[in-house]
Amino acid sequence: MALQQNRELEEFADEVARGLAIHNKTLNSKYLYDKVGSQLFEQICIQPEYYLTRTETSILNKHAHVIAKLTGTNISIIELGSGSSSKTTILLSHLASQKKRIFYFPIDVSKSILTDSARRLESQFPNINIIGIPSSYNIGFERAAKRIACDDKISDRKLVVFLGSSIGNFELAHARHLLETLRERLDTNDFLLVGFDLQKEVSVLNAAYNDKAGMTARFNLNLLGRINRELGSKFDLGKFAHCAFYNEDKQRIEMHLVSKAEQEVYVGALDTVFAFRKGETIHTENSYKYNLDQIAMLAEESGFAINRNFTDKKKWFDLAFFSPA
Ligand code: AVJ
Repeated sequence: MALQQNRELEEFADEVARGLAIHNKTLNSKYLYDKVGSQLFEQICIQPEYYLTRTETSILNKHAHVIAKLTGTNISIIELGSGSSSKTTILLSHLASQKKRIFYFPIDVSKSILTDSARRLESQFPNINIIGIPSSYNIGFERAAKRIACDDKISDRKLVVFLGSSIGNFELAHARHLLETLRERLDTNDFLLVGFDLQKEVSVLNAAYNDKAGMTARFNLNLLGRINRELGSKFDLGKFAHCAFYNEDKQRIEMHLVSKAEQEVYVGALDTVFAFRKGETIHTENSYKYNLDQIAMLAEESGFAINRNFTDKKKWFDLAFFSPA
């Protein structure tokens, strides 16, 4: 475990070294989710402006029984980026069966949130075996799939869930690649449930990433806090500003940290000083917004067929239920 932690820290250090050295500074959004970041994200999810979680939850509340009917209860569930698992709980309550013990593999990069939610789920669902995997998507999926293949007590039929519009973090080509990779590892009887945030009025999008309580700003700035804590730097969080806006050309929300002044920051673990011009930004996240045609195209290009689209009345969010084509 210690070795793995060292490797993760080294990878983080490498990415910070590379991301801050270049002209258009950038950091991978997956690093937003350390313990503090995951807690702040949970706070974002309950802000009035952040419609995503509320909307996806309402879709699940309305349609989880249909999804359970489509998959049947003889199923193993693998979740990419499970976080607090609160939305998946709705689905699990429809899948938990008296007759057969089912298995749920939540995968998340934040170990603390994984441990907390596994404990909660274990007491809530005595018939479900919870096997949390603290990992990134690919490695985590491999580990879950291997366990399912090796153990006779675990149903081979899989439901992969990827909720919350996390797929929106990826460039289109990367999203396609991720789905293709999943498709290669799934059998024709398996299923994939993906949450997509849909295109909508720009003011609604901008408000969702600029909540009045300032949770998204704290979430974004925490990335610098994490670098301070883990890589021994002295970023002054007061000298950077949160900036998020919808880029209409690219159909994505962009999140940046803007340097409020010309400044230099020393990062101990890298023994490097990084210089920032006033107004220079670090690009910390993209959140792509889809329409139903683009989702259909993405499914087809990656070897899936859309079984059903579950959307809300306003068509703000889509839960797409895919089967291998
Ligand atoms: C967890 C990636 C879906 O893009 O809406 C929320 C992350 N960033 N507010 C999103 C996020 C700023 C969120 N995802």
